[in-house]
Amino acid sequence: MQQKLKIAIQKSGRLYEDSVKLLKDCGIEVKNGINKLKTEAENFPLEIYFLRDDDIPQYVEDGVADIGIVGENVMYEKNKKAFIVEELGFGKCRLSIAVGRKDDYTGVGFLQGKRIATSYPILVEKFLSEKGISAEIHEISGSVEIAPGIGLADAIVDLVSSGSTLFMNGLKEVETVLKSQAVLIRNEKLGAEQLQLLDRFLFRIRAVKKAKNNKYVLLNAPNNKLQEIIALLPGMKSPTVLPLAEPGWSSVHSVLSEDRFWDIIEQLKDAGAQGILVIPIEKMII
Ligand code: PRT
Ligand code: ZN
Repeated sequence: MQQKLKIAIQKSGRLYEDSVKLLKDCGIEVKNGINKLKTEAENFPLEIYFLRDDDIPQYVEDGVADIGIVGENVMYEKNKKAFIVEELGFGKCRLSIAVGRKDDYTGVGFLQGKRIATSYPILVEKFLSEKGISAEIHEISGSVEIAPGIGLADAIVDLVSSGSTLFMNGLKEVETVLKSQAVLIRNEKLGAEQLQLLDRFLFRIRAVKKAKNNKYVLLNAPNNKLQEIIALLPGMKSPTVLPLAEPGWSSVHSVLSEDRFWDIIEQLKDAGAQGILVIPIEKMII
């Protein structure tokens, strides 16, 4: 019987939907798992376990799951024996220190001898000891942001994305302990067959990520401006140039990366490009 690759993903919560979507974008169909512990993919030798995110590093260390999707915050806090193999680009947040909005915070020295509430004692301890600060760390498992308001702590360390939770609780963000996103992790000792399946899976993930970071661009250019326009377009090898029905004009096709996109589009317009169409790419295999 063919071996299956076992992946652990969050059962419900902030990473669930993006994890299932990633599998789907990789052509792997997952049947509804909300009330299940385990399911099998339709069209890839993959067995999916639905777990609490906190438990995923342990399951991967033990080899119950070969791979898993978790936030880096959980991965580093749990400090289990597992490797990070790929950043997945979703679930982005930061683990930050926050103090009362009216506190006169001038630097980490403020935290010396203070009470800090957090669900991330290991990461906080490491951060503080690197800065030579000693503080009382109070580990609490949820609603960390209310701790200063009820007199339980002088500062907190918690995950932040928009910052509105801190704001609503009268707190301000003062230091970043860790920048985090969802990552794919793997067991340290995978067998040859498992590694081969992981390679196939990673190949798909990378194609999906590349596609997300790139756009397909089509534009019309007067032939006398072609050289200038082509010089602006990197493309995969070089841009495709096709003649238009109208004499003296060409259609130019290329791929642009998201981070340089607006810059290049402006330059293309200045160089005489017209009718610029931008199309999302579904998969990109180089
Ligand atoms: O049940 P289970 O244990 O699996 O889930 P959980 O409740 O422990 O985790 P969950 O689903 O809340 O988060 C899963 C992962 O999502 C985290 O480990 C992070 O890697 C990632 N993530 C990304 C976040 C956030 N953004 C986030 N904003 N996790 C939590 N938050 C919380 C934060 O704790 C705070 O309460 O959102 C609030 C702050 O958000 P803003 O937008 O107000 O700043
Ligand atoms: Zn959790």
